[in-house]
Amino acid sequence: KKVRKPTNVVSTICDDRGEEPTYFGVTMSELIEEDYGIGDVLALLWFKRKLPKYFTKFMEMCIMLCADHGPCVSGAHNSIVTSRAGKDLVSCLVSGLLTIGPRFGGAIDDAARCFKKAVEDNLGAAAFVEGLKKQGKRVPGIGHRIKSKDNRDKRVELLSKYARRFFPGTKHLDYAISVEEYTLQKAANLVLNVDGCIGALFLDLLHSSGCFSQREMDDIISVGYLNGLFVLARSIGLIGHALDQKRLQQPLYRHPWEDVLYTR
Ligand code: Q5B
Repeated sequence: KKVRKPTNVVSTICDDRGEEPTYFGVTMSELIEEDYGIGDVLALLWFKRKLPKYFTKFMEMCIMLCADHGPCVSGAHNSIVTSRAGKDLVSCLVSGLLTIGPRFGGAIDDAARCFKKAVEDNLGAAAFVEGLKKQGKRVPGIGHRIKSKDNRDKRVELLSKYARRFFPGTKHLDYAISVEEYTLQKAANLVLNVDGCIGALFLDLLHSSGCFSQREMDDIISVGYLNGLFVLARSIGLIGHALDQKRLQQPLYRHPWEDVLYTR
């Protein structure tokens, strides 16, 4: 009787053993011959299925629109400083990536979790915002350092416009906008930001596309797939900043004394 030795690793997304590697069963040749895009590759490797064009195009739009937001944001600044310290490309990239989190770029999953629960519980915007406030929490996906009521984020506008045109439903976006209407009464910069917009629209995609079971949707949100979109996108910009500094042969960065308050 043959006994199979238990494996140490389980992998369900790809296979490199055959004549050509496959992404969830799709061969490299098919990817090229059938004109798959990055969104289709994400669909296979992250979501383990083929997804409709409007879905994959939306993911590609997120990647394009979040690829960079200038040299002054936390991630780019870290990558620039690291590059100027003479470090290698991977160090520059990861020093930028390590700033992505609950305040900067990494609020997509939490925004999706909060909006999902609020919509499921039929919670009004005021009760939602005040409930988080009572817990001492900020509303993830709301607020921006430079964007405001009178200086809207173009990315939010573009993604929302696309969703309204192509998604079968946008109830989570509608909910997020009702939250924004409430928070804008508190301060002009408490807008729905790009993280919140992607979080809400991804919920809309999951719910209205009919491609996922309830259990799968719950898993995607609780595991936290969505910050991956920002991480993937912003890696493009961070690499750009690191290379830019090297190309420009910029010297070691030292922050000016006059910009520091030395106090006891
Ligand atoms: N307050 C983003 O804050 C920021 C509140 C709030 C309730 C809120 C803040 C925040 C949630 C996390 C989030 C993603 C830190 C942002 C991104 C990518 C980016 C970045 C880029 C790119 C900004 C002043 C007063 C205080 C706060 C209250 C603020 N936010 N209350 N819910 N959400 N948002 N992050 O302006 O009474 O005075 O104590 O944490 O969604 O990261 O371009 O820069 O592409 O790179 O620094 O777009 O909103 O204001 O922290 O001084 O707060 O507002 O409690 O009230 P600020 P703070 P009080 S998109």
